[in-house]
Parts: sequence; C-alpha cells; structure tokens
Amino acid sequence: MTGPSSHPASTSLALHGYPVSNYFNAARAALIEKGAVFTVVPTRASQDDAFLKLSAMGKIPFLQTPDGCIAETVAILEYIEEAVPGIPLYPATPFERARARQIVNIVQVYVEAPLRSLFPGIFMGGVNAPETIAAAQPVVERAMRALGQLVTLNPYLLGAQLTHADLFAFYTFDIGERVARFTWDMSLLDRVEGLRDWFDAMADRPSSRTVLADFDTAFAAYLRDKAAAWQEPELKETHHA
Ligand SMILES: N[C@@H](CCC(=O)N[C@@H](CS)C(=O)NCC(=O)O)C(=O)O
Repeated sequence: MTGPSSHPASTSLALHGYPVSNYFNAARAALIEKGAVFTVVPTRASQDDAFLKLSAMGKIPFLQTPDGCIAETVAILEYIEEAVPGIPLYPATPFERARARQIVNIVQVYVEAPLRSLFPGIFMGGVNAPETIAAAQPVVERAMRALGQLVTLNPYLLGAQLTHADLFAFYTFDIGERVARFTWDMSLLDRVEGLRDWFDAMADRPSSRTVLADFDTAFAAYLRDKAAAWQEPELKETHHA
C-alpha cells in the first residue's frame, strides 16, 4: 500500500503538550501502553498564529504525525489505535468499541468539562462563582450515576481488557478527585462501588507511574506559579508516593 496511511507512524510521532494536562497525560499513556516509539515536546497552549496552524483550537495536546498534526484527544486516541501497532486499546466487537467510546464521551463532556469550569478557583488563583459551582454539580452527579450503570470494573471499566476508556477516565478522575474534594468535600471515586480499587490499580501501572511522576513535578510548579488555593496533601491518597 502506498500513500499517507502506510507510514510507520510509531517511528515518527511527537506528542506536544504539558504534563499538568489530563488530556496530554491520557494520550501519552496510550502511546506508552502501545509500546510506541515517540517523543514528547514540552508545549503550552497558545493562540499565536503559528501555534494555531498546528492545533486549530490552540489547545494541547496535539500529535505530530508523518501526515501532519492532529489535535483533540479523542481524535488522537483514534489515530493511535489505527496507526500504531501494539496491544489493542479498544475491544474486539463493534458494540463493545462503541461502549468504550460512550464512556470516554460521558467522562469528557459530563465529568471533565463541568469540573474544568471550576479549575480557575482551585488551581489557577481565581475564584469560582457560586453559580458556576451550582451548575457543575448536577451534571457531574448524573454522569457518575451513568458511569455506575455502565462500567463493569472486572477489573477494567469494560471488563478484562484495558481500553482507552480506562486511560481517559483515569487521568480525568486523577484531577477531578481534587476538584470534588475542594469544592464539595466529596469523592467522585466513592460514588461508584469498586471505582477506587480500579483507580488504585490503574495508578500502579508502569505507564501511570511514568506519566504521574512528571505530573507531580509539573503540577507542584504550576500550583506555586498560580498561587493556587489547592494544596497537595503531603502524603498523596491518590498517587503512588
Ligand atoms: N477538547 C480538547 C481539550 C484539551 C484542553 O482543554 N487542553 C487544555 C490543557 S489541559 C488547553 O490547551 N487549554 C488552553 C485553552 O483552552 O486555551 C482535547 O480533547 O484535547
């Protein structure tokens, strides 16, 4: 086969981003789990014209491939799955693959996005308006109820096989747990039976240890830089320290 899709993508991939980002971390973990050969290019989000040519929304992460740059983490994960050899990170049947994507979508739209609306007052030195907090809560609660219905945790979210849903959800809950603690003094993980055990097992994976080690360092610097309200506990409950 000739043409762009025949490139041996795993030999020429560069993931641009920053280890504080749960999106960057999910994409990086997927590449590690695949055994991909790739480089990480430390990059911060920007609205500069030059950056927008690489990532149209000016966001990180984006993946540099032999065919050009691709942004939006879900699209990056799909690319990785199709272009990079290695263990499959989607289930074997169309229906189960759709269920994995359903979970990624619920986590992204109804857990990550509302919690992200609270990042300014927690991690960025700002203040969250009561209306913003009030708007986020019912969306997240509904999503957690939905996840409780959809996941099997046996031992992964969709059963015996690690999927992109596990990786995407893990990095969302890693930051999301901090947001829920700070804002509502509650745990998202405790909302679904077995989710904390899943989270702890995920945190112990070699890919997670690599990604979280860089997160810890970058996040500490980020919190200092932003004079953030959130303080990391001395001994982490969530991580591997
Ligand atoms: N929908 C995007 C979200 C990525 C995202 O929000 N990245 C953040 C860093 S965690 C960012 O680039 N923020 C800068 C901005 O929104 O301008 C994706 O799936 O990759």
